[in-house]
Amino acid sequence: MTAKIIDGKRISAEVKARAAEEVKKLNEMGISVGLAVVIVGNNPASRIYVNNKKKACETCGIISEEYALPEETTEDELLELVHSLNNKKEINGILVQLPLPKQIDEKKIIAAISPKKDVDAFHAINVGNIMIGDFDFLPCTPSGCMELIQSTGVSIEGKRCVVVGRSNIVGKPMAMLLLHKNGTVTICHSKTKELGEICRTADILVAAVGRPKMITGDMIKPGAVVIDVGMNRLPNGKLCGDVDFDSASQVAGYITPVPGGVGPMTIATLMQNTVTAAKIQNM
Ligand code: NAP
Ligand code: LUD
Repeated sequence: MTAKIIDGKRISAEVKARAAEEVKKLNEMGISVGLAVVIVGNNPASRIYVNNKKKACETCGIISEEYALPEETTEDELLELVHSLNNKKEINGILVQLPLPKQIDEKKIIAAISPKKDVDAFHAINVGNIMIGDFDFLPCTPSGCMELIQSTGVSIEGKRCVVVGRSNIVGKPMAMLLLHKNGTVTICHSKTKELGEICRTADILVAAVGRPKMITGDMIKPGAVVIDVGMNRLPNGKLCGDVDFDSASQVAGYITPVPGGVGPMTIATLMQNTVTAAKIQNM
């Protein structure tokens, strides 16, 4: 193996420690910091992620309130909960864990969250603010990926960046953040031709596809920074990224592991965003 491992666990602990210090300062000013975490149904992966988020809140001194609703919750019931959380003073951030059951329109729910409490940065107002480069919150996963890239010391400016995946929650905002840092950015998706060739041009490669091990060593430029957002559970129960770690780590310069890479950074950024939300609402 030649690649250096980017340690998301360690870096996320640093980010959380900084958030904890800020929470302490706010508490000393008489301001508490509160996050509402809403989970609907019984998706086992969502349960793990939500538990990790609640644990991180404890670490940072953020008060977390969990709202666990049954699978058969209606859209109106969830909208009503969101409205009540929008109006609840002690709650600074609202996170509705996705995916939602099929009877609920995710777009409607995201649109109902007050943009000032939208710690995921999924609301159109926040997405638009990110697009024009003038924002309060950054979306948790892309922002976590940026921290991981910055931790390598490799500068983004002028580099060829390739993002595989164009979802609203990862691929698209990720591409925008790389662009803000003056990367030359290419976005690939399911209709992209010659994916391997394009990936091989990348100095910085971000994979957010949801297909286990699809990015193999032969698709990677020697020395590249490889960020694996994928979170796939194999039939044997093991977690696996979108990057084939064994072959990719022979070629890359830096690589994130799964688990212990991007996942913990998503949660650490959420803590940062919740602190920011408390500041915006109190000052
Ligand atoms: P998504 O909404 O399903 O989007 C997947 C994207 O990959 C789509 O843009 C799709 O293209 C593209 N794609 C699918 N097959 C492809 C192929 N063969 N070649 C090239 N592109 C292809 O997924 P997501 O929400 O962005 O999540 C992606 C992965 O990241 C999942 O494994 C998810 O669990 C994980 N994730 C992890 C974190 C974390 O914190 N670590 C956070 C969020 C997501 P089209 O647009 O053309 O369909
Ligand atoms: N919805 C997210 N849905 C899914 N990995 C996460 C995630 C932690 N509204 C909303 O939290 O930001 C979100 N906001 N997302 N995700 C994925 C996405 C959402 C994914 C992984 C982890 C959050 C995480 O803790 C651990 C790791 O990579 O080390 C492993 C966890 C395990 O399964 O053991």
